[in-house]
Amino acid sequence: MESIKVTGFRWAPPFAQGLVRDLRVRWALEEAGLPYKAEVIDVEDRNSDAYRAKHPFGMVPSFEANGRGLFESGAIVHQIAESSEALMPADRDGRADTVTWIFAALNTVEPPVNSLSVMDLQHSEEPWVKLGRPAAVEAVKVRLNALAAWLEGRDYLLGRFTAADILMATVLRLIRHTDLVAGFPTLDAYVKRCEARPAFQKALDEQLAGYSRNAPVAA
Ligand SMILES: N[C@@H](CCC(=O)N[C@@H](CS)C(=O)NCC(=O)O)C(=O)O
Repeated sequence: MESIKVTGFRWAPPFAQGLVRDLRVRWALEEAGLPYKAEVIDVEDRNSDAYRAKHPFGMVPSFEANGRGLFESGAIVHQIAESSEALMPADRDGRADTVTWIFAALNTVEPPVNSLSVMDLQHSEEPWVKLGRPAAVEAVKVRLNALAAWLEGRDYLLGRFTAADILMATVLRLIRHTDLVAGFPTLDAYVKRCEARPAFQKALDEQLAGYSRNAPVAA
């Protein structure tokens, strides 16, 4: 792949910095050793016709490689993994297992984790959150418990690092403001192991550096 562009937001409020999903794509590209250009949009630009042509739902990330666009962090990370053994084994079974765990991260673990994250970070004062939060926490714990059991004795989801770990670790980071992950020592160690990877650190530093450069000037 050449001429790669990743689109994220020009700036994000502190609670969201380090969680915005272009981080997943940046991390995958760093692991694969593929250079890219970060492009940014203002939050208001989400609804422009030009941006909706790149992302039908007006979200980030969007992605372009050699003039071909993609959206959805999972699809983009998978596409990058297709061209890099650093992210997905070459053999058929290893590829199938990687895709399975990509879906598990995004389809089974992310929904309850994201619900809780949205409740706490964006709506914490609303009555429906006070009512629904205990059940949302329980729903997260059910998934974390099963994930911790799977990861027992494994450094990564498939034993070795793959694209699925990028998605799973970034999903778990969505509730970094709680002690839920820390309550499972296996998961806590897993997330820390993923975050200690130089490619993650570089991706995070670059996302955060962009937000610092573009921080709104106080009136
Ligand atoms: N399923 C999408 C979710 C993308 C997403 O939630 N993006 C957020 C930033 S992390 C966003 O653009 N939010 C703005 C909005 O919802 O309008 C993916 O994984 O790419």
